[in-house]
Amino acid sequence: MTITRTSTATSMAASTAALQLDYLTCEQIASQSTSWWQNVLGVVGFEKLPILPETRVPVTASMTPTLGSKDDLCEVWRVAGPALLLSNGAAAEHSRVHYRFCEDLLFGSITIDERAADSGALRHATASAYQEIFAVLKQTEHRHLIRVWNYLPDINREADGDERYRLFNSARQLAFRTSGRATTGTVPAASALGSPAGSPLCIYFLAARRPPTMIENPRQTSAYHYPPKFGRHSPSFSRACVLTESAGTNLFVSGTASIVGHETIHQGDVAAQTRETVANINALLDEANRVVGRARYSLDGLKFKVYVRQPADLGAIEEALAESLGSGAPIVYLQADVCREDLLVEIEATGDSAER
Ligand code: 3EB
Repeated sequence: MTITRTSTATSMAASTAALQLDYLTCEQIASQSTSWWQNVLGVVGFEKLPILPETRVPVTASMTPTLGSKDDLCEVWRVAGPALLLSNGAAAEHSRVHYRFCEDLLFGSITIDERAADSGALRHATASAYQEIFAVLKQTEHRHLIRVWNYLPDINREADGDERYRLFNSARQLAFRTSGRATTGTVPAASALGSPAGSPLCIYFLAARRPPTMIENPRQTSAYHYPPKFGRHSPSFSRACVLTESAGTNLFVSGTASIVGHETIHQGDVAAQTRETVANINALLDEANRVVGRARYSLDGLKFKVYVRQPADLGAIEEALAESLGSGAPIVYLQADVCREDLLVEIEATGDSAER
């Protein structure tokens, strides 16, 4: 599984490939042209696996039900640029990872059914998922994970005396270490959410040939330095990262919640948790602007996914977000359990720099 790399193709793709994210309905996707499909890296359904007219593109689903009016939406990752060469979308050999890539960027997904709902099954599924992901990245030479989305059923349930999210964290951190990767500092931006009982473990990701710049939030302890009371092995993710050389979508904000330092604040108050989460995202934008220097990131250029623990809280969250995001912001609301029982809402964002 190789892609022809002439020096011309390499240099052109490196300087021009622009990543783009759109939230589209299955109907909108079905009406696209062949040339549009040529540039698709991957498609993610929210509520269920979308049925698409194109089979060369990896398709997955987070299984997190959509809230509010927008039904049937998908997250579509595309790249644009002249002389763009994409792989044919074949799955890797001896691997459950489906992926598609161009010179700079790779999208992939892996879905694993846990045989039994015990702790060993989740640990094993997580370990093999990451092992197979790292093998693909090595093979295609897209060494750098930039963004990972993790969805696991019953995330807050106890199994063998520990919470399943914590078992997942142990297995994820071990997988990073086993593959010779750092477990602090250069870990990818990420989200980890609970999907409905009976869903498979679903992980999808973006990787790049060149390293991104990691961003931490000055208002929060880095997740990889959380104290042991949040789990024996800390979560392996950065608060955000930027792809400095990429035109188009180049800022990836991890799932962000009402955590200051390492403690949850505003327990039981979903509106206050939402405002605190926006304050955290604003702090990340300021930090990204400081680190990158030239780029100017703001709330305006972002697309949001808002994970709501209790569907009844949707109205209060929408109201709180309207104060800071305005009414026209692209926001998808999804029902999902958040990885700390006292967190009622979590928000992730993706976007580009206003300055190009
Ligand atoms: C937090 O800030 C909330 O384990 O990959 C957010 C983003 C959270 C990613 C992960 C967890 C993860 O700790 C939870």
